[in-house]
Amino acid sequence: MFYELISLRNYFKFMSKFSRVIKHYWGIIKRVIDEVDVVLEVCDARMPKISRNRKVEEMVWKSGKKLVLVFNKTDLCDYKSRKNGEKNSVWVSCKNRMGLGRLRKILNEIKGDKSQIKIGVLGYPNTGKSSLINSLVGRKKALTSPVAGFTKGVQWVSDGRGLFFYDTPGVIPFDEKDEVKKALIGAVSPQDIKDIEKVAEKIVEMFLKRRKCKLENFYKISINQETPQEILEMIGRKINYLSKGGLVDINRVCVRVVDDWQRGRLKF
Ligand SMILES: Nc1nc2c(ncn2[C@@H]2O[C@H](COP(=O)(O)OP(=O)(O)OP(=O)(O)O)[C@@H](O)[C@H]2O)c(=O)[nH]1
Ligand SMILES: [Mg+2]
Repeated sequence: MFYELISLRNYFKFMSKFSRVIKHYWGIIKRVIDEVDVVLEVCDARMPKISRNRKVEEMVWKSGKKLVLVFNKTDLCDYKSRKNGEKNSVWVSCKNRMGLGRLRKILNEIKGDKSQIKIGVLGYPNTGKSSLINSLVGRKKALTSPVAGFTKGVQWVSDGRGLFFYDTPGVIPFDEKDEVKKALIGAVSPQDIKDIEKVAEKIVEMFLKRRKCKLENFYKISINQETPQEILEMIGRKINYLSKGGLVDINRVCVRVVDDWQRGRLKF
């Protein structure tokens, strides 16, 4: 009973700290939106739906500011078939420097005759916000000048021609139940994922739905009617991730698959 009370107390302590952090994050997002003229929401082109945050979009619309959706990392997917005609959206690859001209054009159109505009860059961690800013302003611009008095961790950088970018450190809070989403976006490393099997299975499922052959070619396996779990076992046997007794070390296989996905080696 005593221990139960202690753990209950810890639980409430944790929850109150957790909700303070969440409130703090939403506070940063609100301040960025208030401060800027336009918001770039950076999403992952491999998962256009799940890497967007509707609450942030709603906040931008309500504020009357302009919103541009940027789907980054198109080099990792078959993005041409996924373009959904969303208004004010741009598909880019910072790595291959694709789509950046179009984005710059949209921003300059918004700027119009004004001498400068402020652009807030928001998005889940690891979607490529800092890379995007670097690509737009030129690699030599360092993202190391925090604005005095502004929220710690938010940085700004100018392109020298009137575009001022606010970089934010991936502050959109995840729901506790969003572990899979967090893992797919790469906001948490494979070693820290609680249910790594669930995430690896989700990755396999996405390939079965969209590009089975890419998974087959990458791991040199041949898939017929197997379930995601069976496919992970096939991969384990192929890459020789076996434990004592010749059984597949499924945990190690899942870590490997998630790592291959997060690092962009395994792509659509
Ligand atoms: N393949 C590929 N990788 C990219 C692209 N853009 C960024 N990355 C990679 O994605 C990872 C995250 O990039 P960052 O620019 O640090 O992402 P971020 O959104 O600023 O991350 P946080 O600041 O942690 O929220 C890095 O490993 C980048 O090299 C891209 O267009 N293609
Ligand atoms: Mg960053």
